[in-house]
Amino acid sequence: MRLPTVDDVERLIPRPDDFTSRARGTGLSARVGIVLGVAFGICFLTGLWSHVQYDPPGWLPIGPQPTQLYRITQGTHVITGIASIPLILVKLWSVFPRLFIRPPRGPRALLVEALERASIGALVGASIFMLASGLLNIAQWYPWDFSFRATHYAVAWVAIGSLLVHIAVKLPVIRQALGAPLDEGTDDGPNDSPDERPTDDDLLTRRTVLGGALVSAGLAALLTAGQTVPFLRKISVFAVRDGEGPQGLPINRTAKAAGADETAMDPNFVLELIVGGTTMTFDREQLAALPQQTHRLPIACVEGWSRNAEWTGVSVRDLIALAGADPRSDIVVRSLQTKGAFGVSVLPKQFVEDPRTMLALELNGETLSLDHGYPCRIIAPNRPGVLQTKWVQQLEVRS
Ligand SMILES: Nc1nc2c(c(=O)[nH]1)N[C@H]1C(S)=C(S)[C@@H](COP(=O)(O)O)O[C@H]1N2
Ligand SMILES: [Mo]
Repeated sequence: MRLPTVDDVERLIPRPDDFTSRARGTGLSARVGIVLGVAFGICFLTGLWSHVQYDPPGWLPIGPQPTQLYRITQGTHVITGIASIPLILVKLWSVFPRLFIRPPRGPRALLVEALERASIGALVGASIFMLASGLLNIAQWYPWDFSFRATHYAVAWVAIGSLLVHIAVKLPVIRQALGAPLDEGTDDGPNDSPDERPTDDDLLTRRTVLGGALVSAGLAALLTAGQTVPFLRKISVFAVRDGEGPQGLPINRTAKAAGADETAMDPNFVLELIVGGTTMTFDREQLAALPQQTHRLPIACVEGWSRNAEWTGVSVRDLIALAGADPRSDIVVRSLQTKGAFGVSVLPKQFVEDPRTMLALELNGETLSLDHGYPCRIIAPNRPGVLQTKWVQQLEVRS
């Protein structure tokens, strides 16, 4: 018995010609690629926006107006991300045989090929990571140890950077492919002769694959959009939060999961308001005895779901005025939460100044339920849901 040689092994690896589906081709790759590129671009920009809304930099003090802005940008982010999944699958299928093109001879050609493959590897890896991590985050399943936000943000730059390199490198091929109708040309196999005509079957399959990719992307978008767009809610089977929950609003994290259930129900609960060196306290009855206001404001979760609701409570700027604080101050909001993230948030002054920003006591005309933040929670216009802190225990005004 002899050991297998390199040639023996090489014969086992398929060649691009072994993939016979005539539906593949640059015409399909380029067209699916354009739609995917647009979806990625929108997803990237809305993702960047979410990143700065979450933690507005000093030079861009994003405020409470427009009230529904984050709802729209974050809804769009998740919809375009989900629509990209069928598109990327078709795109990868379409170019898959090219993976098996044999390396060219000569060090220079080899180097160029290696660089191109590395950039495509980065693009494919980063894209799959973005879609998979986003999807798992929506499902609230965190099988990783790293910070979702920091990593999803960092890899987004790798994805968009390698996408731009990829487009630049492929521009001549893309131009040529788009210049010709989908029906024309061949399947881009290395042995195609230019005069090889596609058969009727080829045309059918090419159009079917392209149409199928677009229809699945459209369906994915439509079936997700209901979590943002009220009239699509009934068909929103992909939406993670179905819009149901106590008091007509989904619940993100329960009081029990946050380790706040017992303290929140404690009859001796008091809210602490710290201004300068002094602390004022209010029990729930005292809060309810203060002038109340009602506004229709959204909860807009980073996971893409959002919902408007009627909130009633005490205006934060009126409340801190009782302690003589300037409404142009940031406020540190601390909750009763003992487990997990998001127990503390900072309310920047542009939100404190808006009279609609409130410490809510009621939701849709009823006392706030425990899981929606009883005894009281922050509700401010145009804030990422994750910063609408529930079970508030302390407000500390920063001078
Ligand atoms: N203390 C605290 N507040 C919180 C959270 C949390 O985990 N802890 N989750 C936030 C998130 S991510 C969202 S989307 C909203 C959802 O509010 P709801 O559960 O009342 O719908 O609450 C926010 N407030
Ligand atoms: Mo959220």
